[in-house]
Amino acid sequence: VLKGGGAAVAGLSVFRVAGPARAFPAQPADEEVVPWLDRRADVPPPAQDVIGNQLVWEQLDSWITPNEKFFTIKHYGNPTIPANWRLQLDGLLHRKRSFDLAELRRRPRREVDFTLECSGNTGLPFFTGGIGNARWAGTPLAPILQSAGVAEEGTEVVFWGLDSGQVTINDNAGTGGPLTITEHFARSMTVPEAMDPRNLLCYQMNGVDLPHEHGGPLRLIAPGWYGVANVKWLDRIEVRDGRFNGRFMARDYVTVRREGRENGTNVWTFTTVSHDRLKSAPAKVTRSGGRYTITGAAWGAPIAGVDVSIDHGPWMPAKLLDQLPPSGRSRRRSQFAWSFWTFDWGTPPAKEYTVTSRAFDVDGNVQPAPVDLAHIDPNSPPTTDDLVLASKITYWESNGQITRRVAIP
Ligand SMILES: Nc1nc2c(c(=O)[nH]1)N[C@H]1C(S)=C(S)[C@@H](COP(=O)(O)O)O[C@H]1N2
Ligand SMILES: [Mo]
Repeated sequence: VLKGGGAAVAGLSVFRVAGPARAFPAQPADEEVVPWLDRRADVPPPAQDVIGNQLVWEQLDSWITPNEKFFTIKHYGNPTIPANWRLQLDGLLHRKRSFDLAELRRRPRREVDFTLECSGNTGLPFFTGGIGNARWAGTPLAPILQSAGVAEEGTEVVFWGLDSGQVTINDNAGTGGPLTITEHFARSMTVPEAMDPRNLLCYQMNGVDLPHEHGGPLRLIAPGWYGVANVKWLDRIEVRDGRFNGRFMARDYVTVRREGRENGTNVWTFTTVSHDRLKSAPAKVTRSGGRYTITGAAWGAPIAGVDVSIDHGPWMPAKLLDQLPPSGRSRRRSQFAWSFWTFDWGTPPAKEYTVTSRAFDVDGNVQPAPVDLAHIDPNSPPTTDDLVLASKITYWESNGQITRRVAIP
């Protein structure tokens, strides 16, 4: 299951961040996991090139996800990093600049506890473990952009990855057929978004050098943004004077919704995946001393509470756990990191059950029911478009409530 250096990393027992790793409640010696009845589907061959490792929810036992258990997504494979790697800053800047890793490491160091989730997570039957929580460290991006001086006409910041792949463009560009080009992985943000003081040029993950599969030597960490915005294998930051419509901004990672208008007609809207959404999931059911407990996670916004429903019955409050243990180190909560919760299920009679959770954020928003039908006109008969839309809506940014099935023996 582990790729390449994973086993070696595990052998070194990487955790210098002892604090967060201990944040899970102490597990009683007799604790057993009661396996879910619903299983993740096998990743089909075409998606195997993209989806690597996935989180195994039933094995969740630490607030920080160890690097070798952290999910991986790679759209164009893992690129080779040239020996003379440097980060280039160019485009609409007063001073073009470049940095090697040592120069970036000498700059001020910041850390953020941030739960990274792929916006495709739980949108597909074979992709339910596209999430993990890490302590990322690096140097803030904003002062670097400021020192380069964004020109007056610069409005968009493009983060370019080293990885590239063959992409077929259907617009025939006058050639009489589809056109195939080599496109680099890239994502952009507006200048004010890029200047957010919390964005990091990240070179460490959970206390060790950023592993290659997670974007080493350098990636963008944009707390609060879905995984796709956190560009790995970063080698160039470019400032442009217009929106950047590369594949991962304008073609992939685009959410399509049908929205009703007042005059009764519908319009289709296309939005680029950007900020995390409020979400939760039951992680596991455990038994200890004859009693059952449901444990789970909630993320995507600062969490105020979580409810649990058994067999789609009444919602019952779960208990939120402290994010960090009283470890002497910092006890601050990260608004960008998941919160764990538990629900004391007691001694339910032996049978099969469903377990559903829903999260609330500090602004009173609630995690939506799984199928977002709000945009579909219930008075018109379902059309092919509705079926297409259902898959589109539930694919990217699927933050609907998650139901698992379990048999209590
Ligand atoms: N250069 C590059 N950056 C990338 C990607 C990629 O394929 N290439 N995938 C993105 C997506 S879609 C996700 S979900 C996250 C996954 O980060 P991880 O592999 O460290 O978990 O990286 C993002 N950054
Ligand atoms: Mo992703």
